[in-house]
Amino acid sequence: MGDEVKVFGHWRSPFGRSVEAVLKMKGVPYEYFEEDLSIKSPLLLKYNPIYKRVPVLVHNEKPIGESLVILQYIDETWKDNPILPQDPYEKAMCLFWAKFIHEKCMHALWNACWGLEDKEKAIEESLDHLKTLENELKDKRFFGGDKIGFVDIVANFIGFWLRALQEVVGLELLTQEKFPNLFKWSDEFVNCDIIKENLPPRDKLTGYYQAHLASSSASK
Ligand SMILES: N[C@@H](CCC(=O)N[C@@H](CS)C(=O)NCC(=O)O)C(=O)O
Repeated sequence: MGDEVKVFGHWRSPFGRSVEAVLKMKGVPYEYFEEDLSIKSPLLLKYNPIYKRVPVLVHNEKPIGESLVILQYIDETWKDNPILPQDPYEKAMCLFWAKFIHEKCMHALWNACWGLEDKEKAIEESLDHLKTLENELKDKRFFGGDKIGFVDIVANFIGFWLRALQEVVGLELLTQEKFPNLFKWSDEFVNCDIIKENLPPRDKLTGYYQAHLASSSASK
């Protein structure tokens, strides 16, 4: 019997898109279920009762939540085109940077763009974190070296979503002048075929952000 693979996602979720990108890189066919995050489906609640979030991967009826866990599972289950190194230390370092991107960078960048908490502090933190990534990337083409790896996939928000979002909210966080390595990386990243064909339409995304910005300004 073949593998049955399902992905529950949402069109503008970078986490969900990262899972889809890796399945595509590995040539794993899957069925996609678009979730309405305002009315979560009974299936999503069944498969991810703890976090109730997308993405969820369901492999032969076994559900897995949290994109970092899912990406590792995919890499260990389907061995073609590995995204994590074999060496335990190198692998640990990839997981370290992935956690840094999810927990530190994305949190600060999101707060800076939407001004949810202390906006000025979030902008300062975002610039610090981007500097850290700039120094980690150095002159490598990708975080994974010559080819896209785990950290690149996890950093997809910085590669694509951030540039659209900062334009809508009028911030200059990731710019060529401030972070030339990271800026070049983001251009290369979004232009890789599998990544490119797996991104949300930019107009739709900026349209959503513009509407969200207008409604949050109106309610202030
Ligand atoms: N740490 C999670 C984050 C997932 C996440 O935040 N998903 C969002 C969509 S981008 C979601 O499901 N939001 C609905 C909610 O939190 O109720 C991961 O890496 O999978």
